[in-house]
Amino acid sequence: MFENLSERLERSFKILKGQGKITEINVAETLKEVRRALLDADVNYKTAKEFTETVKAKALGQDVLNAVRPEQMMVKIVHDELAVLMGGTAAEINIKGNPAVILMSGLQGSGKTTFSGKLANMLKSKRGKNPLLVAADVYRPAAIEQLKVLGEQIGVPVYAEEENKNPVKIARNAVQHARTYGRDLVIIDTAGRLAIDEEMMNEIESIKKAVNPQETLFVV
Ligand SMILES: Nc1nc2c(ncn2[C@@H]2O[C@H](COP(=O)(O)OP(=O)(O)OP(=O)(O)O)[C@@H](O)[C@H]2O)c(=O)[nH]1
Ligand SMILES: [Mg+2]
Repeated sequence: MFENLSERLERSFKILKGQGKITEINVAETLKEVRRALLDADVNYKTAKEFTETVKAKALGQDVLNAVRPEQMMVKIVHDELAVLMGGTAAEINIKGNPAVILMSGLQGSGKTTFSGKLANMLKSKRGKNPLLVAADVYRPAAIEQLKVLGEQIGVPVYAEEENKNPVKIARNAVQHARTYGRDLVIIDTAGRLAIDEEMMNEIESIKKAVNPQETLFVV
């Protein structure tokens, strides 16, 4: 989601860069694009509106129109406000266990599998971890294959039990497997679920109890 949002924001600022002169009109146009980008990223309408209003007030307050590099000033103001909107400080992910276990949960199609791959790749390259990706989505036929393709792309092994339809057991076996083979980070990709789906909610609770993860991430 954020990649898409940052691309859209980038494009919004092009409105300013392309213009020889910065005027109140093209600042307003930029902010309209920023608002659209936020709305398309599923940011609440009221929040998006408040966001652009705050940015506009700050831009006027800091006299963006007469600044030496107006578009850079706008980028900075939007960036700072986004940081506030996203919760101020970024929380560090807990990867202290051995293996550290991260349980990925969330709605259908929300990006759990993709994010599992990105997270494995990031923690491997930036934090020197040896991740193991675990395919615990036993419902969607192509889910295991999808994770395997991702794993191959980033050079991270994928633990799967094609014949096993019990994600709790798969998760537990995977953690054991990680211990045996010296993988210090286990990322468990689960099937998408809705809070109203009681059976699926019980399942994720059982996986959680079975592997006692350091982090349970909810992807929306
Ligand atoms: N733009 C954008 N698309 C994304 C992002 N993450 C995932 N997608 C796309 O969204 C679709 C679903 O992503 P998955 O990672 O398969 O989602 P999932 O939560 O694992 O889906 P299920 O396992 O079916 O519940 C795919 O087409 C991805 O390419 C993202 O950060 N930005
Ligand atoms: Mg998935």
